[in-house]
Amino acid sequence: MKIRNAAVIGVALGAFSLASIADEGNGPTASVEFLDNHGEVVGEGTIEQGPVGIVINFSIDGLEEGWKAIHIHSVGTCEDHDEGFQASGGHLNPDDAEHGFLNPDGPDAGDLPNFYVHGDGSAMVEMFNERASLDGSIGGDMLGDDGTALVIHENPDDHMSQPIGGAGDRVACGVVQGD
Ligand SMILES: [Cu+2]
Ligand SMILES: [Zn+2]
Repeated sequence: MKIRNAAVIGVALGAFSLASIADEGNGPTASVEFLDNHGEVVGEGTIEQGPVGIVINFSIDGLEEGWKAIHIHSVGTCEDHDEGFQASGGHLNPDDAEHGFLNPDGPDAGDLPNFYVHGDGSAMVEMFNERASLDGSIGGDMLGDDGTALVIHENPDDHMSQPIGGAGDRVACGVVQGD
């Protein structure tokens, strides 16, 4: 039990130092507020554009324990929280690629790694994506056209199955809002 608590504190301290490192860039930035299927706020995050891609940082509090998929979806709306966030559409995919990091014909621009929600419902995560940008200069344009949303699924992504890696229901959603 003591070891487990120490590990949780270590993860928390790590996230604070990452947040202070992450403010140094000059590219466009965006923010995200995650809603669950009840419309309750369960997390927040930032997106910062660098020279070759975007750094995504977010924290979650209040999801079920386990591995979760997260993707960039192609419509910037999370209003239909009680209908499973279907209005956020499919993955951001301007090149019409197949889904999945392990797919020979993938990945699409919206694909991201999985992350783990701890037993207390929390997670702190950093990710990098070289196939999307906030100003359209790299890959998929996250703030153009219909905008985009970051969508979290109940299960992990197998990085192969079409169209979303077998990740199951959409349990949280955050509209990407330019700063
Ligand atoms: Cu998804
Ligand atoms: Zn995908």
